[in-house]
Amino acid sequence: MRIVVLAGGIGGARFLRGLKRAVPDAEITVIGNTGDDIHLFGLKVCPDLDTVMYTLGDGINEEQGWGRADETFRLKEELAAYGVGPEWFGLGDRDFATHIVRTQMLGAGYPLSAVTEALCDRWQPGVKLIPMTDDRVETHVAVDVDGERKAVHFQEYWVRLRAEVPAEAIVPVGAEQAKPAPGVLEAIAAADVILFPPSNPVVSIGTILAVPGIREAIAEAGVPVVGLSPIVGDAPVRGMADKVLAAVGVESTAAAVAEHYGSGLLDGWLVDTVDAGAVERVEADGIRCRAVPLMMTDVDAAAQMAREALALAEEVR
Ligand code: GDP
Ligand code: FO1
Ligand code: CA
Repeated sequence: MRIVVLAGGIGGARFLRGLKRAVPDAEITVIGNTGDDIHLFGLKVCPDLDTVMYTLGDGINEEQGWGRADETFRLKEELAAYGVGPEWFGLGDRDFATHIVRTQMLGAGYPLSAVTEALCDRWQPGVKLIPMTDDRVETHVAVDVDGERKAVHFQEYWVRLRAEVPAEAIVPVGAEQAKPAPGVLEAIAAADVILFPPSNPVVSIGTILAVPGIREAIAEAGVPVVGLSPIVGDAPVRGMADKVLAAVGVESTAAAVAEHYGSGLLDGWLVDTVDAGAVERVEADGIRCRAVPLMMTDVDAAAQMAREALALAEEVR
């Protein structure tokens, strides 16, 4: 079975770990969000690609959900001693090596997709991980700081400002001009099923869908498209999905997120059992919906969610 998954960071990565356990023989292609990417200290950092790579390659800091296990921050301290920041972004020593290798290869002329493949040679994530695009896309957030409107990088909004200032708009800068990376449209066209894990619907999956051609390819693939809600009990399980959903005019409910994707894209939608009341509303929109446990407390729980998603895909096929 060929499965295509659109993924952000933590939510996508943890779901993928479950999917691999549920269907060990499946050929899984992951289309990763690169809108969170940021240049720091002259290096290119790709948080969502790295979160997927480290999680599936057993190198992740499990509690944090991002960055390397067994990490130290000597380099960051030395940079700070030179007054070189930003200090608000925690790049660890082990993690730095990934960004150095990536930046070196990009400088030598390799596209991000080829670089990602090379990095995955080390981590062996057991999936084919492709960035959504080789072109530069950066998610910016229009915020209101003391009555003044300005645009900041998504990482600055989330990590430095902790999403505590009102977000008024989300702009995936560069997306309109971006092309899907090699292999993205091919994987979608060859897929037996397409899954949206419980990733952020705006700044993870929304950004991937903003690359011209990807949304259209999914809608026209003619195979089941099934998503899992990142919103449980009217709130994100973690992160700032509620804030960025508000910025695009969508309420933080499992049903509203399904409607946001729409029946033109989604065939099936899983909500958590606490949101069973949403099933009727989602189905009224023409999207088959089931309520099942959606908390990824461990890999087995994520695997069971993956089985439920694939079962729903068979129902709508
Ligand atoms: P990020 O890039 O690290 O923010 O990760 P993603 O975009 O892939 O996923 C973020 C989303 O995952 C958030 O909106 C969370 O609500 C959701 N999430 C995290 N853990 C869980 C979980 O155990 N269950 C569900 N249903 N959603 C989760
Ligand atoms: N998230 C934080 O909240 N604080 C950090 O200092 C931080 C550093 C960091 C370094 C590398 C990396 O790959 C991810 C990192 N993250 C950090 C996570 C990341 O910024 C976000 O969780 C995602 O991009 C949100 O979608
Ligand atoms: Ca992310």
